[in-house]
Amino acid sequence: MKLRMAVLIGACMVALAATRSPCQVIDVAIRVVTETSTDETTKIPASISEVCLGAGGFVEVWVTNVGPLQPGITGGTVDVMFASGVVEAIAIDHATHFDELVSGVITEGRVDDLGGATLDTGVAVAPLWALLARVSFTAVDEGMAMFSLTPGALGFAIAGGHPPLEFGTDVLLGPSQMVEVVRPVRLGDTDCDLDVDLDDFANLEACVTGPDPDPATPVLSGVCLLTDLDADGDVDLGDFGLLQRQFGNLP
Ligand SMILES: [Ca+2]
Ligand SMILES: [Ca+2]
Ligand SMILES: [Ca+2]
Ligand SMILES: [Ca+2]
Repeated sequence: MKLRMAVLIGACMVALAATRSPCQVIDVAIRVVTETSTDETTKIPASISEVCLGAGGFVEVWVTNVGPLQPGITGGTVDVMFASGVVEAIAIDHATHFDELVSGVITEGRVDDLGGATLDTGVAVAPLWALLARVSFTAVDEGMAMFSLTPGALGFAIAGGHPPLEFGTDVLLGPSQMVEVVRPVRLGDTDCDLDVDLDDFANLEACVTGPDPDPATPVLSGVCLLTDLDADGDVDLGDFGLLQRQFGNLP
């Protein structure tokens, strides 16, 4: 088995050098979604193109074992890059398949070495895809948020003995996903459900700074940007008055 795999990968590399045709063992895809789905599927979700300021979502990394060698994937890591200042990563969920040797560190604008391994026989043999991990995020400012993948320090592995898998030839990282962070269309709607009601009032109450915020107070971000209805940098009675005027404003 070991020899067959070595020969197959060797042949694959030769074919690649000769023809420059793709010679994948693992396909990795990044998706941005607002609701989580099952951890294994033949059809991975499509990415959203827009998310509301103050709302959240999930960045999902999916993997599948393709090509002539299909013993299943046993583990892998990638770096997930995103636009810091527009979105903030909150937490990592290693889901059900790759929940051993888990790794992933959230830092400014990236999650380093996100991934894990499985003790089971390899998983995610095409056409199946398995979720490597997902990262929840919050949209903290308006703008374009690009989510992309770069190679993780620990690489990827498939079941059984085989030469190391190389990023770019054996392991292909899928294209970046662009998501626009937008303001809700209605002034005073702070939770992007198109109305102005008690939930929006509660958001304003949680963001109150008073008319003269302490310079040491962090600048408004996320939902609190939306509760500054008169856009003067604070959340005070002036904003409350404007919200009151919008109150009961239904879709
Ligand atoms: Ca609302
Ligand atoms: Ca509502
Ligand atoms: Ca004010
Ligand atoms: Ca204000």
